[in-house]
Amino acid sequence: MQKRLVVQGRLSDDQLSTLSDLFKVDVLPNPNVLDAPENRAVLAGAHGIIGSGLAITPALLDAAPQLEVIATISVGYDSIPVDELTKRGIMLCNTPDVLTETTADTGFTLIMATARRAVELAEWLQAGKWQASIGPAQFGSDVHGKTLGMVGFGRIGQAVARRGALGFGMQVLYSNASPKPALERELGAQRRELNELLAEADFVCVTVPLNAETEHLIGTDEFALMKPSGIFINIARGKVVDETALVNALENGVIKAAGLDVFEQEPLPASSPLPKMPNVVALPHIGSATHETREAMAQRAADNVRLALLGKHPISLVNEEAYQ
Ligand code: 8YV
Repeated sequence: MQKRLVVQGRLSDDQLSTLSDLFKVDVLPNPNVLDAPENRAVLAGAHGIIGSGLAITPALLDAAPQLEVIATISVGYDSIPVDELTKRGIMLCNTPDVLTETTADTGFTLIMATARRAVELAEWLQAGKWQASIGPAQFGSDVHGKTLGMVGFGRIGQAVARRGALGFGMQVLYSNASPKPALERELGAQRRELNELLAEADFVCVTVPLNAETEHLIGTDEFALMKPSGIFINIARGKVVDETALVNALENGVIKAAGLDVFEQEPLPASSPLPKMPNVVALPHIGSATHETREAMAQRAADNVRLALLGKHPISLVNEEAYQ
């Protein structure tokens, strides 16, 4: 019997056709709401699900009793209850590595854009305000030679740090559960407690995964520790930061500026003050969003699900215990 694979989207025709040669592939009728009534019939028979931003609940798992693997087209899996999957023997696969450099590029885009006020001044020019030589009112801050504080020092954090240290001569500080001696040697990076890092860094860049320990890791007290000239960057998950505290810190000059690719609620509600603030560069979660990288992520997820459904070890398996 052919196994059944449910596809939520984002796969190329080639990727779909390769998977269709091996499995009975059903495209989700409603790709936006996983537990929508019209999806129930395909989920009921599914052995595998592939897609991104999958909001998995125990009820949904109950409704898909044959499920063997979920392959998310993302590195993050904060919307998926891993323990619940493991308990049921369902594998969870993600797409690390292939998006590391692209997401680090996004981080550095935000560092540069906030420090040099690139978006604000481009809009100023567009509005016809460039009528004499610019002066201090348009000046920004240097990036090179400054101190970059990485909150989280996994693959993406290290890639941002490498850009800072090797490309911009920055001093790198990092806070992380475990020390990273190889990176300390390579980049001259120094490990700090979070509070020390916040106080010393010119740029604080968050790259930790979202979980129970990191939810609202950065709030009023943490912003208060930063320099008033400090610039805050978040390319991790919005919920790592207390967004109300961030708005207050930006409005009251507690910190200078913020570059944000992620928000507590996505898409960002129109009522959010953040994109309208001149000292904020807000992007619509573009972290990994290049043609090349999204293609590579989809390919990795397709490879993961193919291997898992054929009884082989997937390339990127989150819960090893579920592999039998
Ligand atoms: C997007 C990401 O979440 O991989 C991740 O964890 O944050 C991004 O790549 C992904 O595109 C899902 O929409």
